[in-house]
Amino acid sequence: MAIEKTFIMVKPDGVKRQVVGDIIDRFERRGFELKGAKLINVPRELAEEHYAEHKERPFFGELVEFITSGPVFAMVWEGENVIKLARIMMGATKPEESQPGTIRGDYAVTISENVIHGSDSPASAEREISLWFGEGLA
Ligand code: DGI
Repeated sequence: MAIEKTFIMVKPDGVKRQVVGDIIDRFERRGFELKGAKLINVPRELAEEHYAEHKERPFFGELVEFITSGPVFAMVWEGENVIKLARIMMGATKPEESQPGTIRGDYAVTISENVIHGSDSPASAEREISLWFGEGLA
């Protein structure tokens, strides 16, 4: 299995609830390496570009409002199979399916305010890392 990079973001609810430290700790303990990190207020255009695949969904406006509602903590993590393993660590999108022990299963009860984003494939990881951090980290 090749070494990969993935894009992980603590959403505004996670930053407000001060779980950034715990999330970094979980990734470090698992054995992944932090390659980039920044706390940012997300410009609307960046939010819309990030969630472009959901543009036609009824919750798109709400999604953009939420992600621009306060600072997010954007990160790039590297390691073996990190894209898939990070998704497992995050837990499922639907709160009734996210298991205790996962980040969402430990911290979230709604589908929209769900603490964390992580790239769902190698193609999205590449796209999201360049979108948020530029070509230098990809
Ligand atoms: O990759 P995920 O974040 O697990 O899920 P996704 O890519 O399918 O959706 C992106 C985000 O959009 C998700 O974290 C929360 C929000 N979302 C997804 N499905 C719904 C939703 N928000 C609302 N309000 N309703 C939905 O059905």
